[in-house]
Amino acid sequence: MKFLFVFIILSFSLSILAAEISIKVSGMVCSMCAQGIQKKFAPETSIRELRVDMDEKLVRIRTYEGKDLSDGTIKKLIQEAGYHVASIERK
Ligand SMILES: [Cu+2]
Repeated sequence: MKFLFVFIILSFSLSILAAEISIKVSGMVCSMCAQGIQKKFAPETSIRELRVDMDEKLVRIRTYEGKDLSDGTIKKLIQEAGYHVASIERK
């Protein structure tokens, strides 16, 4: 019973946090690639901030509090933009 209570509190506090997602993308080489990816993610209303780090080949996304973007959605959008997801890291 106590465990369940702690679990509920924990899931609640996690759900109000914003997600910070770092996506390693292969195939990205120039600023046109970055623009294409930004355009592809633009309709996603859960995204507060999206930055493309071309040196690191990373797309960094910060969502709004309580919002998330699933790995499946991320992979789909990156692929539709013409690139490939190498890895996804969340914190
Ligand atoms: Cu390019």
